Amino acid sequence: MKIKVINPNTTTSMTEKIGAVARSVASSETQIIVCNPEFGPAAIEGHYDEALSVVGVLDEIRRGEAEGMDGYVIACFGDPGLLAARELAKGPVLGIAEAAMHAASFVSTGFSIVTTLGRTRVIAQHLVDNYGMTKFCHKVRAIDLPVLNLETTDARTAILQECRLALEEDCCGAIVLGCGGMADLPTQLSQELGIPVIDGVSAAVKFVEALVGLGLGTSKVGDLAYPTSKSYLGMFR
Ligand code: 5HY
Repeated sequence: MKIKVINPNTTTSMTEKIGAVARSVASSETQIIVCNPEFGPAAIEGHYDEALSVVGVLDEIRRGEAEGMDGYVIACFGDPGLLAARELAKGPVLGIAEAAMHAASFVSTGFSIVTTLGRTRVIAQHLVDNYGMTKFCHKVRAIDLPVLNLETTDARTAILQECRLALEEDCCGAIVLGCGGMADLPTQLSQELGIPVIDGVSAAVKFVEALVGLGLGTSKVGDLAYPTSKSYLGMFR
């Protein structure tokens, strides 16, 4: 099967990291195609960035349908454009926030989320509520460092520290990492903390494999049916 993993921001080093993690968990029969849009924000750190990133995500889905993809992963913790992407796709489309939260709810009765900037916590909280995870998510925490600083040691130390605080204060049984740029951290953190630490890129790849394996694609009845045909002006022509 072919799974397209889309990093909605345009930072290629983060796209490569996300691709490496996706390939490290994918089964040998799965071909992972990783990409980021040719246009859009270098990092998604708020509603404005997220809104601008959606067009790039949809452009990659549209190309993917022409390239015969079996499924998709949207690798940004805001799950930007998820429902619009499902309208365009035949196969399953999963966001890393949705996948990570569901995985955490399978292995714990309560989890905390550790994300980047404080201002993006509200976006994560909206998704927690939208996905019916309110009773599972004990707290959304932030390390207050920009997304593109995740490569620094400070960020890794800050993430470990925030995870420790969650363990001490939130009565949580698992941690969800709230950024695609944290995809390479769960194993090391889980060993240090002794609890499941979940990254959405890995969870989403395995869930898409499972859905495709079950012969399940996006429903084309109702709100996720293909968009009705109409003319589009300007860049969408
Ligand atoms: C992400 N931003 O996963 C989100 C994380 C965040 O560019 N990739 C980004 O902080 O919302």
